Amino acid sequence: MKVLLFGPQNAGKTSLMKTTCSGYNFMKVINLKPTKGISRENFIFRGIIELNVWDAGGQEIYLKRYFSENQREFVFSEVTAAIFMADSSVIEQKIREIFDKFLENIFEFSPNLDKVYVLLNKIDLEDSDEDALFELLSKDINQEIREKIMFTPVSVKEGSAQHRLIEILDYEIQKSTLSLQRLGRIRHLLDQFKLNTLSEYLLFNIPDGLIIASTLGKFESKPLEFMKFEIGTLDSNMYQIYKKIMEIMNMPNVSPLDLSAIIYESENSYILIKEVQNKAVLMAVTRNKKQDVFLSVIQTLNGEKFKNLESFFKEEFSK
Ligand SMILES: Nc1nc2c(ncn2[C@@H]2O[C@H](COP(=O)(O)OP(=O)(O)OP(=O)(O)O)[C@@H](O)[C@H]2O)c(=O)[nH]1
Ligand SMILES: [Mg+2]
Repeated sequence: MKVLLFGPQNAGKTSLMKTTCSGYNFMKVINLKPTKGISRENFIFRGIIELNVWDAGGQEIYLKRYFSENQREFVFSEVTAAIFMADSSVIEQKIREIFDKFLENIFEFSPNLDKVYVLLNKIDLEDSDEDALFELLSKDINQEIREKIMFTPVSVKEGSAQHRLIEILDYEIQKSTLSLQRLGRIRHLLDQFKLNTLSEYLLFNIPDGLIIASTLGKFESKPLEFMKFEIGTLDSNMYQIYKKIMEIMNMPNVSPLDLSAIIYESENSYILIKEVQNKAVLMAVTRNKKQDVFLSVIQTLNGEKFKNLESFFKEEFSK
């Protein structure tokens, strides 16, 4: 699924992409260099769809190229989600000109688009004027086109831009049969986990930290502060200690310890967390702390059903 991030230089496009899809926090994007030409990156969003994000550097020389006869089609065709981003503290006629050319090309080469999203970014800045930017970009636009454009004031710094992007992508997923099929299969696998274990299961996507599915039905969680959901970053000394213990116990064939499972404990529950193929994280929450419940979850996480979930992620996204 091609996602086109377009707009004038310094708007925050790369910051938005990095903080939403790669788990960067805002501090990490403060010193980003201008993007040279188009940077294309693939991400798996919410564990069910491959995004091919085209982040188009917005400096004049590049814009000129995108709009040129021999690049127009390449840049603007086959777009599934079109996003135009601008800096709300820069109100210049030039921005409108870029926007007009963008609209013209996007509707020419991706005529099936039913929406174009405009993000008026950096509203956290003292001198931002999103109303003026909205005015500049929306006045005198052809009615038919105007109905397809959705404006949203946002801030990458404060997180609202990322929330908006997630909303946009979720909306696009709803229209993708493949995504819905994958989601159906994942839900089915989770329901299988649940059988006879008196526990609930939740599955999270590692790169963006978003929930993929759960046995609790509709479960919304905030994105995890735009952090990757990785558990392998625990103390690496663990392996050294484990190896030593195995030596002392005379069990020299240590299988490599991958820090891929954790157990938490509360007064009423065990919470078991296990990584799936470096792509997702499965979380099990027991309904009580009885021994057999704990054991059944442990068995499930080490059995056939877990292998099925692993195969799903291995096969679906290996192409
Ligand atoms: N205050 C504030 N700064 C932001 C926000 N979003 C991005 N920035 C900053 O704006 C600068 C430019 O961000 P980039 O993401 O590189 O902008 P870009 O649109 O990719 O720029 P080009 O690649 O040149 O087209 C960076 O220093 C960001 O930290 C925001 O919401 N608020
Ligand atoms: Mg950039």
